[in-house]
Amino acid sequence: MQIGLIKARPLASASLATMALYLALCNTDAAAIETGIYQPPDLSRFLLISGEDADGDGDGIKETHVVHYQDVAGDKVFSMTTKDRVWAWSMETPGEENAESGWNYVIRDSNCDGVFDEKYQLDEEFQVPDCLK
Ligand SMILES: [Ca+2]
Repeated sequence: MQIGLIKARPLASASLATMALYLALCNTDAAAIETGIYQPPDLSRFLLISGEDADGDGDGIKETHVVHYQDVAGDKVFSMTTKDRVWAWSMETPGEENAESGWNYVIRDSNCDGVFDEKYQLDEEFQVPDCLK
């Protein structure tokens, strides 16, 4: 027996990152908020459509400015801004709500550090982050 000589091959950091990504992709809990680092949309192909004020935390005060954008293909994007800080982006490709690839999700900056670190499905609830209340 040479048990003491058996060593697991050390995982390179890239492999760990791949594994973390794989596990994130396999997490199919419908209500679970995914966390990671998500990129806001590139607005270069979008046109500004409209803006409105909305109540993002249910207190009756419309503290959130929502700006809607749309591109030629029909993709829709809107940003949510409170106290001059963009804290969420919603990205939707109409008609492809169930597609696994593509958009159809919301990303949120949960702690005002400029990184969009949470991802919600379009039908999930999300609110103004505590740091902007
Ligand atoms: Ca409110």
